[in-house]
Amino acid sequence: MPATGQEPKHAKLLAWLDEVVELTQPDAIHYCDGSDAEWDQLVDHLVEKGTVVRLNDERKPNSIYTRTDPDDVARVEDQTFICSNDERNAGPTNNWMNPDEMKRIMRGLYDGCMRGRTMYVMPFCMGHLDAADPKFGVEVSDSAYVVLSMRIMTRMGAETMARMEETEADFVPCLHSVGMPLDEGQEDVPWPCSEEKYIVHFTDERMIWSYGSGYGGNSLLGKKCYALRIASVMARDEGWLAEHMLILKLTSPEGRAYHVAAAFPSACGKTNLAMLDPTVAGWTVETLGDDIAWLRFGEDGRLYATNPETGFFGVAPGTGHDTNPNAMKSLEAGNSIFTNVGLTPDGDVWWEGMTKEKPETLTDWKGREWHGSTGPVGGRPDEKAAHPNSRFCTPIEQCPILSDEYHNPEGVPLDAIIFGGRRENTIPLVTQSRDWQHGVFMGATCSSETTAAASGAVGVLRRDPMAMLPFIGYHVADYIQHWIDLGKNADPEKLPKIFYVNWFRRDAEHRFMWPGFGENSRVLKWIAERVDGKVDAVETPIGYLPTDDGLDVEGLDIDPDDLHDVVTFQPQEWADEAPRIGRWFDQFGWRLPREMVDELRRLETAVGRR
Ligand code: GTP
Ligand code: SPV
Ligand code: MN
Repeated sequence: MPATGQEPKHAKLLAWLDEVVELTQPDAIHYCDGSDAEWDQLVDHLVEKGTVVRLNDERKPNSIYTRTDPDDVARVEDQTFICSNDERNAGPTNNWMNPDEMKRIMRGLYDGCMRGRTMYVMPFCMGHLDAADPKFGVEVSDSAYVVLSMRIMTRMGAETMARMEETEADFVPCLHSVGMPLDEGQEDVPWPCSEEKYIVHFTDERMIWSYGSGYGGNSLLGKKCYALRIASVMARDEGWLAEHMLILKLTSPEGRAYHVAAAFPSACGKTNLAMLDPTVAGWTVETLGDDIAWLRFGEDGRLYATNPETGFFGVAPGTGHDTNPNAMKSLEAGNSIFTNVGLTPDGDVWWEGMTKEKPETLTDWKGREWHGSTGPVGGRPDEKAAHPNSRFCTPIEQCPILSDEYHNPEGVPLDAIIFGGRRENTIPLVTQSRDWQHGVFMGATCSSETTAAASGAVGVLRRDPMAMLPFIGYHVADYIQHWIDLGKNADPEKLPKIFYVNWFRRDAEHRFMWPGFGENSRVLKWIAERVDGKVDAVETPIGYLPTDDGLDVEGLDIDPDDLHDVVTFQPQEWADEAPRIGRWFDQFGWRLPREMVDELRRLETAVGRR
């Protein structure tokens, strides 16, 4: 079989590749080195196939645009499986199938699935190559789009392969296929994929098999599949945490620096908070990560956060110079991939929220001629130019406010952890937990309205513990217990303080009451002052809230009644909330940590239950 690139010398890898080649029967094999030349060559190949177009080199240098199949636009949670050996370890929140049964089904699908295609071999490392315990993976895929994306999002290529060979490192095998073999002479489609999709994690074996989708979270296997689902299991066994969190550095006017990690569900504001442009005078924010954080205790007893990724795979709609100027600047530096947004006649991209005015005309995410005033030709006038889960993929090093500490393999010591969700009522703007255990309760009972980041209904309220519901690789109750235990074994003085936020409260007209984005710096300032014990708070049954003059609202444009509603504890809403939490916990059975029962009883006693 024709092979290009440098064949690896890693024995376990070679043995695995032999197996995969025999099963999937590709026409050719390419060993990826992650170089610029390889990028150019793969872009040319995808342009030729009609999968991507090159964007205007003056507006978006070295960048490409693609549209997916309209049915392959988001993570597929219904088809995502945790195949632990013991069903009980997958828990009530994950799909499970017996690993042998799953392998039988998937071997059937993989049989000959790469016929007519090239198989790409991508060695990658999640986190720094110089980390104390570097986490390697090798993804095999028949998609060149996946190769380009993995190059941006991970440390992928020759350097990683060399390190794996030198150290004879173990790795997580990650097998991906779009699931559309080509018969002799059969013409390809721009976005090959399959109706049948499986995103599968063999958690005891530490192995990932993905079939049928080319979309980010389903196909870039270093990201959600490895760095969250598989890593959460490694973290359980090794005493750390793999979390769906951004990491930022906040600096006060006096020069005191704070490190903060925040967990919000998909499409609930991580990328935006990570790159925030503060409106409060004198405060600055620097970015360390926007989606995934690995948390480990350092020798000094503090909890350190690292970002295992090297890029941003961010939600495009709503990203503009007014809401997230730092993301816009990262994109303008080029070297980026845009998926399912609008393509303008001058070879640039556009999406809702990028500018106030809509362009007169463009090509929409479905490839139709689209007009700002009338929508797509042949469609409804309210149809958007960009899919709500359209994404940009861009190197983190292009972020103008990237913190120097991003390059430190040890990471940064956390001062605060924030949990949050998208709730139109009940949850106040910001609440501080009484202690670690209460903070874990806040995280464990976090809830959010569903978004377009996963297929299925949007706007449905669901519990999303630590924003990890779709990403916990084991039993949710054991995961919560792991959080509790890590806190118990630590020095309470050194633990980060835990907060709960909600930017998304709405009024009777369904408008957001809190302006959000850069104004969220006012909340970060309060959090920093609480960490230092510099500002008082009101104790309520749900935790500590800002006093009437606690939040810095100088120059903030908000109706005083709205501000009051957003910031205060509303007992009647919590009397409704407590039984909902009880019902969520009921499904955990005996595995529900006793500490969470205690916290719920305490809440119920304080707020009553309806
Ligand atoms: P994933 O990449 O899916 O994990 O999403 P994320 O958590 O990084 O969310 P992101 O920052 O991309 O924001 C998602 C959507 O929420 C975008 O359309 C934003 O414009 C919007 N958004 C972010 N922050 C705020 C905010 O403070 N207020 C309001 N109203 N909307 C926000
Ligand atoms: C998310 O859905 O939380 C994302 C995008 O960050 S994906 O990589 O598709 O999971
Ligand atoms: Mn995410």
